Amino acid sequence: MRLKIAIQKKGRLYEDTIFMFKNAGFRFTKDSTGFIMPCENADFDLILLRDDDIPTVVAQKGCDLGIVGRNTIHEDICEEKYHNKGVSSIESGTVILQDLPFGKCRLSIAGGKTLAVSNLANKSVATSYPYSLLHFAKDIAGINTIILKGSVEIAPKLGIADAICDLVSSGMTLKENELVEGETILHSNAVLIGNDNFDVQNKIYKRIIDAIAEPASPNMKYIMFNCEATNMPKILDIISFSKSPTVLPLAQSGMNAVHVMCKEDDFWEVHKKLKDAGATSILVMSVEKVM
Ligand code: PRT
Ligand code: ZN
Repeated sequence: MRLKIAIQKKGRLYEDTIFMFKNAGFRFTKDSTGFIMPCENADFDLILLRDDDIPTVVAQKGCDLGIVGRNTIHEDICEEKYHNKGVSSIESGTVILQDLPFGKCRLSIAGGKTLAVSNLANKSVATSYPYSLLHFAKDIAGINTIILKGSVEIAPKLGIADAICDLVSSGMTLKENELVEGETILHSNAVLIGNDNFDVQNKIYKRIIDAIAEPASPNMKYIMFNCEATNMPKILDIISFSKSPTVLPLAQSGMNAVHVMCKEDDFWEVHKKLKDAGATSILVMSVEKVM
């Protein structure tokens, strides 16, 4: 049976999610509805949804897995705790299976001057994350939350809030609106979620997780070159980042061939040092996969 993975249809997580899957070697087509992207070379489909709906769809088993910001899951959990007096039923509906290396941001308090949550007593705070705010500030009296779906940062200028509680990544939006970041409520990143009885031994799931962990293009170069055996100490020093480079004697006496893997970012510096140390016939190849 094909796995269904819910991802954001458009927005900040879409590009990075698609990049992650494609970089892991998966290929996709779009169906005519634009809501499903079947994977051509593995047994799963991407289902395109609003990010806010993904936890519910996964919890209700409409999809097996989903990708959302940790902040979305956190808000849902805080909402459930609020309504159920500390007992969250969402926690029993979905589980976070894996952190993903994108969508990094933080949920912070911001105001005209540096603000700690403890200073928010009897203040108005504009936010799209009311339950995360209330959960964090549960001991602070009289916080008046103004719920806005977007453009939260404009609320203090409009005079409808003393402070905001919003996602921050570069900090540019706060700066543009003359707001100062205060206390951070939550550090967030994209996460892979599953429903709580998802079988983590599932073969397709394991293949996806392995492929994501070992992307198809790991940004490595494979370098092969020749050098005089007497230069080996200098050469080995330059490539000391490699635990065990391959060194082979050549037919021509006193000459060696060396094979080594090098990070793409370091390649030009290493290449120059090797040339200066007498490396010749330098052959460079891109690495497709490191298993
Ligand atoms: O349409 P849909 O409901 O699916 O999308 P959405 O509009 O609700 O979400 P979207 O695409 O804005 O964000 C999706 C997810 O991206 C969020 O839930 C976070 O997990 C993650 N993410 C990472 C961010 C940011 N960084 C971020 N900076 N989401 C929003 N922002 C906003 C923030 O609200 C503020 O307006 O960007 C602005 C601040 O950015 P900086 O760089 O100026 O600090
Ligand atoms: Zn949303």
